[in-house]
Amino acid sequence: MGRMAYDLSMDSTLALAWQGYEFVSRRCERYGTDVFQTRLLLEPTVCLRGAEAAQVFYDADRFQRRGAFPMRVQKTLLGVGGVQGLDGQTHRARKQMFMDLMTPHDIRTLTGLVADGWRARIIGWEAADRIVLYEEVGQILCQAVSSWVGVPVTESQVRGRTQSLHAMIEAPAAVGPRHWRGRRARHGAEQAIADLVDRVRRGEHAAPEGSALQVVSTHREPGGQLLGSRIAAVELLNLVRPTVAVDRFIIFAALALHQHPQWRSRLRQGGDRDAELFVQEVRRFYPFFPMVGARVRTAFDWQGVHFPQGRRTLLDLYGTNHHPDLWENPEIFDPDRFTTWDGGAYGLIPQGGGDHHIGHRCAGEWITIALMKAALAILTREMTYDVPSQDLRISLRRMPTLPSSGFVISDVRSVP
Ligand code: HEM
Ligand code: MYR
Repeated sequence: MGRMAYDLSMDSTLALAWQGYEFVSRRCERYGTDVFQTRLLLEPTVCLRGAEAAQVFYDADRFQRRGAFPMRVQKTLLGVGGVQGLDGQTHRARKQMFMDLMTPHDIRTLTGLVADGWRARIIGWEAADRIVLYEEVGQILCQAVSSWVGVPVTESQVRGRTQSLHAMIEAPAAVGPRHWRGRRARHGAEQAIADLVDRVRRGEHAAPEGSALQVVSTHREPGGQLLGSRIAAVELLNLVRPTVAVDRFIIFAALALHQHPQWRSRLRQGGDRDAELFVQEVRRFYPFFPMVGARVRTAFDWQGVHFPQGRRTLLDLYGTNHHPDLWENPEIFDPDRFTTWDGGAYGLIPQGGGDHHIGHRCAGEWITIALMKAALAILTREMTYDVPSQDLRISLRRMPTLPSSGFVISDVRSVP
């Protein structure tokens, strides 16, 4: 390291679309560096990977989020005006609103709703020839988080709401119909939730005591004002949408159980420690959120490289989770590697790095881990199933990705 490599192609947007999760790492390996500059979406862009780079990227004196996210990402995945694009005190205060909802008690409540919903569905699965686990788990999560947040969904609406949330998740890097489905889904969902927030504020709808709907509807900005109802809707969607997105990690966990059957028996008998090792390795190993973006706030030099003010910068999350200097045999799935892990805030970063309260690290990381553990407990102890022959390949070009088949299981039986 210590020098900036330049990717000399005119613009690498097509290469990013083509190489997906491997775009940054391939260039890092080619140039022998963890920092290089390229052009993406016609703009000079610095790409970073690795734990040291992550530490710099999460230094709020050096980087800001204002102006960092392309419109196509805001109009689909994130929404406009939400916590992800805020900086400084405004960010800190808004983030606290989220973190206040992440108490162990709140997380247990959500996990309990998911486990109950899962058990209720096993009965139907026993009667079916086969099911696509991705579709089922998405609906279980959607139903549970909707009632947890205080925006409940009826039985007949669950499928549609889950599809709409999946559309937002799948749209940001897509072109054509897959992208536009996400824009329409967000527009409709924001409008419906903003109306609900307005009704709560007018006293026409009672938000459950302590629910996110109540917290967000009554939250006051540092200046004392309420959030605009559209922004309140964006923030409520920032709880519901990513909780449904945990279905992808649960599918990857089910795939890992299938491909490493010794871990199925270990988890069936083992305690929380084994589940923790397994969940961390699933989050490290499988491709999910590829990279996050920011802009240089004040110019600085790092590793002999100059970062001018305003420069768009991307941190490669997937590449850091697979960095050969950080992880021995990174391409081997081995939960036991976490028995000696240092727990650092910048090496394992599937949901961002740094500090949850101060920085932009994912507010829902603890929920994610708890839901994955709950799913694993049910998959290994409360049901048996077969995994028929199917296409389980994971495309590294599609972002976000999933095993092609969505993970089909058959002959489901509940374990009494
Ligand atoms: C932020 C990933 C689940 C709520 C983030 C970030 C990533 C991420 C990469 C951005 C970090 C950054 O900007 O530096 C994921 C993945 C999940 C997941 C892969 C698995 C499905 C959740 C859940 C929730 C949640 C379950 C809430 C219930 C948030 C919020 C932010 C965030 C509110 C914005 C934080 C901020 O800007 O300060 N997540 N997340 N996420 N996530 Fe998650
Ligand atoms: C969430 O819903 O917030 C969590 C999971 C969504 C993953 C979507 C991955 C998007 C791929 C491209 C995004 C580029 C962001 C700069």
